[in-house]
Amino acid sequence: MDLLNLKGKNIVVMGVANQRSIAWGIARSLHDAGANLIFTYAGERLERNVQDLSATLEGKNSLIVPCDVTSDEDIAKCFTKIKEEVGTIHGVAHCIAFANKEDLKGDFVDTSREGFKLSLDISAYSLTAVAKAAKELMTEGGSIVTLTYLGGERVVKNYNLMGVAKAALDASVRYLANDLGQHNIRVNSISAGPIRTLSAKGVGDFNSILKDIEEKAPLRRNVTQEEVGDTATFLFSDMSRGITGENLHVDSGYHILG
Ligand code: NDP
Ligand code: KAL
Repeated sequence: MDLLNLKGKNIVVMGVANQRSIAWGIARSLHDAGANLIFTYAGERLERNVQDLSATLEGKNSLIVPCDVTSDEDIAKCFTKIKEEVGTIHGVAHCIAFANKEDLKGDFVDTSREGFKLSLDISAYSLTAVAKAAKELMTEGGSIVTLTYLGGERVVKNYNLMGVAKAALDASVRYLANDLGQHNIRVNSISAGPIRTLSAKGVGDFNSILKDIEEKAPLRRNVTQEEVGDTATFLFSDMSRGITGENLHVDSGYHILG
């Protein structure tokens, strides 16, 4: 029996920067489950990365579409292109966040208006803009999954502005879940433990954060892109059909600690 029911389902994966990206972990897991993937990327410099990575997946070539989420025009063009090529979609993995480097150190109180606007636009508002465009293509129902971090629930050193952006993203998940449930579209998030990716590079003291998890988290180890990918696959699958507006922590249990 095929409990996942993902074979041939069209899932849009946004935010593959390189092979370390959480989005790439999600893509591989969904591919193993038989889904048909559509990739979106922001910077032109990353187009080649996404092409090369998607070519490593067996089967037919994936559709790859540009989408800078700060542009309404880009989002509209992107989902129009996807509609032309595949018609109906069944899921979107939103794996996108950004804050200026200077807003990820020192005191949160020093955050600039422009830095705040940019980070909240890319990291939080984009989920709503994407959900609205995706809804039109989810004619058979669907599942939207985004990625969040513990720093949106409590104060985590250096996460600063991104913590406020994730809090807005977390609330957006609940309001979107309430709006879209009547169309059989579910909206959930995964709160991932720290994973060494391009975004994580050069921000904070990442090694000591990883070490702290190894010492204190219930599972006494860090999590991987594969583990987050498999949880996303669960959230896209029929196995999670009764779950919406939820945040699943894939963090070795670290979030339960006081
Ligand atoms: P990556 O650096 O691999 O991915 C971040 C992605 O965001 C990149 O693909 C980047 O594309 C994209 N992005 C940034 N700005 C835009 C934009 N304007 N339009 C479209 N895409 C954009 O890092 P991760 O895999 O770590 O990050 C994915 C998600 O996981 C983020 O939401 C992050 O907050 C979350 N997360 C990460 C954790 C970790 O420890 N790594 C822990 C918990 C959550 P480009 O470079 O082309 O702009
Ligand atoms: C407490 C933690 C330590 C790190 C602190 C802040 C991390 C913020 C994540 C944010 C998305 C990073 C950036 O926006 C980096 C950006 O300023 C510079 N990098 C880039 O532009 C690269 C090239 C592109 C690919 O990156 C993006 N984002 O576009 C948090 C750790 C423990 C967990 C993490 C890393 C959480 C998270 O949300 O990523």
